[in-house]
Amino acid sequence: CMPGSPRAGTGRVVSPAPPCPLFPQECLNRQQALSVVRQMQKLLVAQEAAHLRGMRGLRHQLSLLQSPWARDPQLPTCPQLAVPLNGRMLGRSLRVGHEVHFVCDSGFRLLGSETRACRHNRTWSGTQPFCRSMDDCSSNPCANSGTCVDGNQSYTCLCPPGWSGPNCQSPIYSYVDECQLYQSSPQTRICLHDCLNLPGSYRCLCPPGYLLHADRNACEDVNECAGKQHNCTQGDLCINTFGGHRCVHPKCPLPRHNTSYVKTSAFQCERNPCPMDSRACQLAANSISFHYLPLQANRTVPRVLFKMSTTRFLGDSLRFTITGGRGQGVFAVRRSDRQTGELLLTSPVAGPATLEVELEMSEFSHKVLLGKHIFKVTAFVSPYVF
Ligand SMILES: [Ca+2]
Ligand SMILES: [Ca+2]
Repeated sequence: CMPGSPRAGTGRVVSPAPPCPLFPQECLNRQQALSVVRQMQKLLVAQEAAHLRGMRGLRHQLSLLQSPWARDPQLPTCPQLAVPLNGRMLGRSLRVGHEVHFVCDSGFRLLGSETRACRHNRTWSGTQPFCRSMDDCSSNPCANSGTCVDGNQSYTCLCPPGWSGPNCQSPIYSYVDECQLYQSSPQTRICLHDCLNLPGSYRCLCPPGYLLHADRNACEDVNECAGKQHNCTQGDLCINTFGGHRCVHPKCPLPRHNTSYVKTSAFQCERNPCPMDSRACQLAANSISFHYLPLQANRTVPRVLFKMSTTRFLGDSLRFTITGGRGQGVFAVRRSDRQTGELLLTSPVAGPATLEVELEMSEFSHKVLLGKHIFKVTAFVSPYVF
């Protein structure tokens, strides 16, 4: 349709040219038509280029898949991976270019790489994953009987009195029970007798009859006799013992078989002169002395408790014997030198106990008895080892 073409209905013969559009502005001139064609051509070229690029990409992918690696069963692989405890590994291929995935069992959370790829240098990307329990208290992280409260990827320890810190691992000094910590073992014992825990400290306690020593952990016996803290009646003698005291009243034997004694000191009786014809009197002891020995319990043995000797040694030999008393069995007597004998403790004694033993020292001259001395020994054993 060219400009100037006859319009339909003008009465002229219709040429083979197509009828002009009704509106002359819709008719492209030659210039415009060429421009449209050129644009179409450009579009097609661009389309073709894109298509070719796509094809090249596909071909490259295909060639990768058909590469010797893909076809060779002896492909390079990465090392075997550990399956996390309480989890699984998805994907079994360890070949280069492949990936494996990790999942955890329910109740567990994955820590580490969820996916790991086998790289060309035959190492795995990422880090070894672990499955950690979602219950953050499952590892019992609270020490010293702390109560664990599970949180969101965290936990809180509720500490018992005396402990603090995230895991109740730090003692709060003021609550430390030194007695419980140290007193139970003989190696770490802090008090000689008993221990009382106090906030921020402790105190050693002593049984009745003892006072706490200045060093604050030992117990010292109170000397009730020296301090007039005794209840002994007039005429009694006060004997201080470990942990207490005793009131004693040494008595001379009553007159018997023409033999009588007289008290020559608080702890000594002497025989009165014998009638000329009384052999019983002459065989009786010339003197009787009283000895009171305070002792701690469980003393190590053998232990010399007491020494005996005579001040007026007239004969040529002395003989020492145990003649009686309930303490027999834990005592022994021996001569220590020509004029002296010893009383020995031969087994440890658990207190409290009162042990009595009677010893005789006989003096001889040419095997003839010159005289006898009796020692009445009483040992007061404390209930304690101090
Ligand atoms: Ca304390
Ligand atoms: Ca005492």
